Amino acid sequence: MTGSSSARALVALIVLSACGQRDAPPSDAASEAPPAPVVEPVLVQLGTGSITAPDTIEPGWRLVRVVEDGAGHIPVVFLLQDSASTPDVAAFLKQLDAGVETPGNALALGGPEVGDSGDVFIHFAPGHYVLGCLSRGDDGHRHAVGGEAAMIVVPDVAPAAGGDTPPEASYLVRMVDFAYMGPEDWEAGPQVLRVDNAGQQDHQVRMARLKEGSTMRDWMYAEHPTDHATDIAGVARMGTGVVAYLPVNLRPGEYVIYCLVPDKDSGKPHAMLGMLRAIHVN
Ligand SMILES: [Cu+2]
Repeated sequence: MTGSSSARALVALIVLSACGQRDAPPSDAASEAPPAPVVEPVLVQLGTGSITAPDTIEPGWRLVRVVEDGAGHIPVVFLLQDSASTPDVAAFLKQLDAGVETPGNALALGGPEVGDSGDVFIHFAPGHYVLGCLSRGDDGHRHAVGGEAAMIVVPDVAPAAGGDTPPEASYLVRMVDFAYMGPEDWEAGPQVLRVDNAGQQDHQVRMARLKEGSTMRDWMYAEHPTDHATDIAGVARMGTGVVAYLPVNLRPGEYVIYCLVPDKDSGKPHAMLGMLRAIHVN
């Protein structure tokens, strides 16, 4: 296993994650659909060049449910830390489009990373948020600047019903620069992962289920990683100190969690720096 073969495999992974992984067979998606939410979800519809989301939501822990058109979107919620009473969303989107990192005046809070429909619990304090798609189109621009961004205002009022406590977590997935910590043996069935970022860079969790007879090493070094594993769920990028909860419904088997956020210094995906972990589901 040489450095160049692992680099090639990860390049293949990134290409696939950008364009191919949403073609997973529907049977797989259906059998591992997230469990029912416990609070009223914040519904978001995302299509090519369009987004529908509420203008205003009550604060607290909210289930963000994104329904997509299958065109490879990566919706992420950003808290704008701008002190202005009406933040400059256009300027934020321009910065987001120009760089690989979250702009300095914003904090990434995650979003559903994998699949045509996904659920993630996110905490909304009063403030201004932008929900935008980070995928880049053929023109090199992020979808967020092509109509796939919405501002959500969270007023300083009482939390939504059920929103003052986070969901009960089954397992902790702690992210650091550059590794995952927490238990490696999980039980099958509906589970809720508490994902937190104790690192200095943004991180994400992508969870892939290894195919029968494939190992994590087969997947890591494969020319075509999807021959060896299918992405089933994930949380998009989250900034330092952010906590999110990801509902999953797992079958017994072997899984991998990994991060493709690019390193600030080298530009390499974090997975290449060691940010991947084997998970066994009993
Ligand atoms: Cu990472």
